[in-house]
Amino acid sequence: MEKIALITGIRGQDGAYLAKNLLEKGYHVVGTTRPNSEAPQYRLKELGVLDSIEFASFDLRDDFEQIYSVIEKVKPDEIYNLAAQSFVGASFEQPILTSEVDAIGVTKLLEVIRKLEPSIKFYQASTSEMFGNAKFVPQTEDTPFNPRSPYGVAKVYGYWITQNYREYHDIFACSGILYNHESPLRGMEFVTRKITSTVAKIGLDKAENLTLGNLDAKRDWGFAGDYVEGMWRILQTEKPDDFILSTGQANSVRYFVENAFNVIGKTIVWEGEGIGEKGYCSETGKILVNVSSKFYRPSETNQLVGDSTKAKQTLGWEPRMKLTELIKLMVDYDLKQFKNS
Ligand code: NAP
Ligand code: G4F
Repeated sequence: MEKIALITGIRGQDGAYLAKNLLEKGYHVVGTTRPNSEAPQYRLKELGVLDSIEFASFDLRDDFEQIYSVIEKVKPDEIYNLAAQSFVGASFEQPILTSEVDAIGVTKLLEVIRKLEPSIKFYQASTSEMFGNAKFVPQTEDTPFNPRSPYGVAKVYGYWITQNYREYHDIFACSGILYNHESPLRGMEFVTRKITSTVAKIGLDKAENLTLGNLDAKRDWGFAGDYVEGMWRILQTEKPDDFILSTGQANSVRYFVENAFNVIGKTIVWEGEGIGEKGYCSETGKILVNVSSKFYRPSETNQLVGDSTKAKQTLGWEPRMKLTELIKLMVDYDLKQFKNS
């Protein structure tokens, strides 16, 4: 019989890629959106899956009863909890909302499973941000958490409550601890898409330059399309468990910028330091990159690099797309998108 998957936050980047992946595997996919959210459906449209999805509606801040009644009607076999206030930067401004959604929201879903149907499998979207100022590099599933943002703190709660429901209520509840994964459908507020969209506009003479925060911040960046396959595999193992999904390689924002400009045939030459640093076009001498304190965070995480050996050995999962390929994919998509706008 056709399996039913419920994806919370289906209109987000991962929701769209996961929906496509599960539809291709023969699932009936139901996705939640927030009742009053005007968020566009463009990601689902772009991946050609909008018409194949059934929609349901709740906000993770809604009452437990409301969420329960929606899930009772959907009757899912698997729930993928991707809904979150997912922007680390915004969590410093909205710590209460972030905790309500990213922490307490997880408990509501687990409680629905416990009370309604304990055989429903549950995937929690955990994150490398839980390691924060990581005590060890690279991180494994055994590395202690040390979060450095309200987002990271809320996600640590989500991780522990998921593990507790697994141990005490015998629910198939798992966390994927995912490192940054990007795509042409990444939100514009995240640094990779901010870079590729602005570089594309500069290439089309629709923008003058790009302004960023910390150029030396490093991230372990992979492709979202590869990571959603890992989410599904996590729920198909014999024993519920937690898994890191990552590439194992960290690169700086500066490296990402240089490679994005290379796609439009420009080379960056850096001069200056800190917020006085600028990136110049090697050919024309024009300023293409500025640094502003506005985009710095109150606190930064240090070397977030994941060791995904356990996922490789147990799930047979490995990331496939290389970072330079991903950067080209994103810049090319943005060039096409902004050409006629
Ligand atoms: P995203 O693009 O920001 O999507 C998040 C989704 O959450 C949106 O579709 C939004 O729904 C929904 N949402 C926000 N607040 C909500 C609320 N109060 N109630 C119900 N839904 C709400 O995020 P993403 O990049 O796809 O990430 C998916 C999940 O993985 C998130 O939990 C994120 O924290 C986690 N994660 C992401 C990464 C990454 O690198 N992408 C890495 C590790 C973990 P609307 O459509 O209604 O606006
Ligand atoms: O792209 P970011 O905003 O992603 P961040 O903070 O790593 O969070 C993303 O990945 C997490 C996985 O570890 C997810 F859990 C989370 O939901 C989200 O998807 O920032 C990346 C880095 C940061 O160090 C930031 O300080 O880029 C640096 N940065 C430098 N200039 C900037 C900018 N970030 C943004 N957003 N905008 C800038 O102008």
